[in-house]
Amino acid sequence: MTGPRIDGARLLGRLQALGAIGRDAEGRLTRLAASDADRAGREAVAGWMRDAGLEVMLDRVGNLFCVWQAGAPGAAPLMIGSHIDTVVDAGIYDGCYGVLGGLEVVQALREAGVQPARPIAVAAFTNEEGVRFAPDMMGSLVHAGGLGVEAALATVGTDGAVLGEELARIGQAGPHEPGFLRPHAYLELHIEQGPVLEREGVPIGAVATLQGISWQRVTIEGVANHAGTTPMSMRRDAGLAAARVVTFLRDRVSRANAPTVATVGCMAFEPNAINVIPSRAVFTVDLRDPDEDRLRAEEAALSRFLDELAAAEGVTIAVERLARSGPVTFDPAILRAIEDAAARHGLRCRRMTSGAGHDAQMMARICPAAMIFVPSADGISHNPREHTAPADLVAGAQVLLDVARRLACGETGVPAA
Ligand code: HGY
Ligand code: MN
Ligand code: MN
Repeated sequence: MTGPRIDGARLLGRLQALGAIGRDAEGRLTRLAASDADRAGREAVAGWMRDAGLEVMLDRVGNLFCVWQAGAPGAAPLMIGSHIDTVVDAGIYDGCYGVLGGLEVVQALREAGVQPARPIAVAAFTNEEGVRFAPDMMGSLVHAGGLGVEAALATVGTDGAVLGEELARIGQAGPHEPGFLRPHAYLELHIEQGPVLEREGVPIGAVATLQGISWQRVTIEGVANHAGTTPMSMRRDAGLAAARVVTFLRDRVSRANAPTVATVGCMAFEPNAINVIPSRAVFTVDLRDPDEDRLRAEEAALSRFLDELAAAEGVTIAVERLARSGPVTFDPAILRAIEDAAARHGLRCRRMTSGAGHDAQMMARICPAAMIFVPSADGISHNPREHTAPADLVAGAQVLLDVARRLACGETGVPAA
C-alpha cells in the first residue's frame, strides 16, 4: 500500500507513556476526571500536540483540542476524538487509543505532505467515564449542546468536589465556549471492549449503532437496629432490600430473550457495621439496550418493583437519574469509507453495535459520525488486563488515517458543511 503511513512505534510508545501516568503505590491506573492524575495526563497529551506543531485549545469544561489549520479558511473541521480520563484500576487503551490515534493520523498526514481541504481537529473530551462526575460522556454532551455549561461546571462528584472548581484547580478551565468547533464530521477509534472481533478473528469493526444507556442512583432508607435482638419480622432492612433489587435485575434480564444488560456497580451501606441492620443502602443501576422501547420498559419494570419492595419491606426508596441516552445510528457514508479502507489494507471488517457509551454518540447529534473498533483480548476492559495486540492497534490507526484523509479531502460522499 502506498500513501501516508502510521508511525506505529510513535503511537505505541505514547500509549505506554500515557498509561504510566496516574498510577498509585500498588501500580493501579486511575485518572478520574479533573483529578491531579487527569491533569498530568492532559499535560502530556497537550505536550505531544504542541510538539507536532499544532495549536492547542481548551474550552470552559476542559475539553482539550488541537487543530491543524489546513484547507479552506473557516471550513468546518474534521474532528477525531475520544477521552483520556479512566475508570478506577483501568487499562491503558480505553479512550487514550482514540486520542493518540487521532494525533498520530494528523502527524502522519502532515509528514506525508497531504493537503486536506479542511482543518483537522483532535479532541480529548472531559469526563467521558462519568465515574466521579455523572453523567458520562459529559464533555462531548456539553460540546454537542445536550447539557448546559453552567450545569456541567456545577456538577458535584461522588467525593463532594465541584467539577468547575476542580477544573480551575488543575488549570484545565479554558477560555473557549464549548461547541466553538462545529465539526464537518466526527471519527472515533476505540478498542471494542467486548469479545466479538477477537472471537471472529476480525481486526476491524465498523460501528453502525450504539445502545441506549440509563444510569440511576437508588437510595433505600430503613431502620438501624440490633442484629441480635431484632426479630426478622420487625426489621426494616435497607441492605436486604438492596440485595433484592440486584437479584431482581439479574433474574429479569436472564428471563428476557433480549440483549438488555443490567449492572449494579456501586453499593454502600450505612452505618456499615457487622452487628447493625443497615439503615441505608445507596447503589447505582446501569441499564442498557439497543432498543429504546425495551430500555424504557426495563426502566418502568424496575420502578414498579421498587414501589412493591418499599411496601413489602417497610422502607422508603428514592431514585435519582444520573444519565440517559438513547440508541444511536452512525453515518452510512462514513461506515462505507471504513469498510473500503479496511479492504484496501486487506483487513477483514464487520459492522457491529457498541455495548459501551462513547463520545461519538454525543457528536452524532451535531454531525455525521462513526467509530472504528479493534479487538480486545479476551473481551476485557475497565480492567488492568485490558489489552489489544500492537499489530491490531497500528492497523486500526491506519484505517483511521485513510478514512480521515478521504473525509478531509472530500472523497467520501459526506456532504460538505
Ligand atoms: O460506560 C461506558 O460505557 C463508557 O465506558 N463510559
Ligand atoms: Mn472509552
Ligand atoms: Mn470506558
